[in-house]
Amino acid sequence: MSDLGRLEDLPADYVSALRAKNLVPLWPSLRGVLPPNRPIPNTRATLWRYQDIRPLLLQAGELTPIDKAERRVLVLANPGHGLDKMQASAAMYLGMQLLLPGEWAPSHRHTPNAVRMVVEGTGAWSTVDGQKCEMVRGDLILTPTGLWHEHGHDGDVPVVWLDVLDLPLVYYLEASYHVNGGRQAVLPGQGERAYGHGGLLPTPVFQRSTQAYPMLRYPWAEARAALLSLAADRPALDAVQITYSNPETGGHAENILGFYALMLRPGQTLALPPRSPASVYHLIEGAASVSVAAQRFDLVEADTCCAPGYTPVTLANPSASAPAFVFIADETPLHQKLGVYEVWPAD
Ligand code: GTQ
Repeated sequence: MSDLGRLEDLPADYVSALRAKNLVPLWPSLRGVLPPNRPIPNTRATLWRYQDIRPLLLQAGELTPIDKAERRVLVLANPGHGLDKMQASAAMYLGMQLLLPGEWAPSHRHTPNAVRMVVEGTGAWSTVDGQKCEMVRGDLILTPTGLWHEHGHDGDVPVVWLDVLDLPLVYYLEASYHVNGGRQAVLPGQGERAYGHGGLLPTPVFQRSTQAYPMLRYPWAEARAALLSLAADRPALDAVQITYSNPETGGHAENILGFYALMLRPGQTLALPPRSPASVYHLIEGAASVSVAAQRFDLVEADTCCAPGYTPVTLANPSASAPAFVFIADETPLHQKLGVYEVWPAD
């Protein structure tokens, strides 16, 4: 590979003359934007322990009333992007949100897509597009682009959930904005009841095509049961994994980020090949280690970590007797739609 000319090799008055006309020479920066053989990610493998987050989040509950926060969230920020960018990866945002008994986070809608993975507490709900979704630990609740959503709490203990949004991408596209609305009327019809039985679809399904997102709540009890029954049916299957999908299209539940639940059998080690999308791992139940290249994180329940793309990730369940359940979010739908999705052979 030949060395390319540097900016310092050019006469300073030439560079100034270019810049005065909003022009920049490519060659000094060419290797930076098109590095040889593999991307140079800003995303760093990072671990956020729930035992660190929880007391600070509860403190936010004392410091900032909900009407001063609208959404009381501590952002899980990747230092590789700079904390103030509030990014977990190029396209993913992660936040831990706290709602206290009696609080209400008012209705709004926005262009970024979001999901909630419920971490602890009972009694809270999210109303999304008129569907009131109970929030139970491990449940996944979608708030896709453009749909009204608000969060309320009728219980008596703090409720915490993990928000996953494609905010960094939509913000980068200069397409991020929100609109405030009033309290939603709760409508009849709950997607998880109509669509919540695998392979048995309401007929004719395409009568519902006015609703781009027919199912908004994926109860953990159903996902966990699906994983256990898949594992029992396929004893030789390595990746006991399910994709949260749109039951009408069979595609990903949302357009930009992908969401999955993975079961690691007792003692299992699962090596994932390097893939172009960055990924996030949140432990729902059990114990798991996540090794990202040479770095290893030991996750206990409610811990969250991320891995850059193009990097091998190995998951392991240290328990000899209990399965581990991991919620995964990644940028696969985005990469596939853009045509940049790649899987590399393991080293
Ligand atoms: O709950 O609607 O973490 O609008 C960031 C932006 C949560 C929400 C976040 C949001 C929300």
